[in-house]
Amino acid sequence: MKPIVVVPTYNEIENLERIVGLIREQPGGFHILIVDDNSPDGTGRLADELSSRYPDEVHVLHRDRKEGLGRAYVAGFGQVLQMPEYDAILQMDADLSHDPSYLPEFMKHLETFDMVLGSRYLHGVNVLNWDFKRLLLSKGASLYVKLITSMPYSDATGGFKAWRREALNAIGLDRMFSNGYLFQIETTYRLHRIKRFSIGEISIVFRDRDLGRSKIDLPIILEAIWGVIRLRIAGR
Ligand SMILES: Nc1nc2c(ncn2[C@@H]2O[C@H](COP(=O)(O)OP(=O)(O)O)[C@@H](O)[C@H]2O)c(=O)[nH]1
Ligand SMILES: [Mg+2]
Repeated sequence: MKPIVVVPTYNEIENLERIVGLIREQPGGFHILIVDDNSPDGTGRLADELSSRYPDEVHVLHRDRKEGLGRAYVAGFGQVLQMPEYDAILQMDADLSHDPSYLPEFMKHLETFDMVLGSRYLHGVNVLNWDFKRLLLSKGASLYVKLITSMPYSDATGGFKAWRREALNAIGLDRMFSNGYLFQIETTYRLHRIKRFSIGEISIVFRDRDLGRSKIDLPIILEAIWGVIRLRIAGR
């Protein structure tokens, strides 16, 4: 399977070159699509430089403005689905919280599953450098999603995942309503509901960023709280 990693960026100038370098170092020939929302710090320009340095390997999608992580992924996945050479699509954060050395393991599990979730909570709690408040928010969100949707996965809000093309194609990107981080839950839920597809989990260690700032804010959290109920109602 030929893999591409979709990486959304907003003000990640301190992290982008490093993450691209680390992804390229992994065995398996991973290509990259950076989806930048016109970051004021110049991340988009750096992405273009990396793309000219590694033509055909690093692609860039520029969006006019920041509309949220969900919108960025819908656009990025939409573009990748137009590129028939890629049959495995992976997704990860740009801030080095997701360690690229897991990428080959995701690919291995894609041989068995249609989608693979990177889980921080499969064996205890594998999160480094988060304060207690943030950990509670994430664990709470995970339990909340489990309760409302009855999905069995240990970490439904994570953003380190791998898809077979057919699975990503089947969830209906044009019908996706999430703007923010709810997107991660929505995509998993939509696939979960299509019974012919299988979802596996691998254990990952998540390490909070050293550089740059988190983009999570109250509107993102509120959208996710209401959105999970909306998903449940819509999916009945
Ligand atoms: N293109 C784009 N990327 C975003 C947006 N919001 C967050 N990101 C990216 O999504 C990833 C995760 O965001 P981050 O702020 O680290 O979330 P946290 O780890 O949950 O605190 C990072 O690569 C961000 O740059 C957005 O609105 N647009
Ligand atoms: Mg982060």
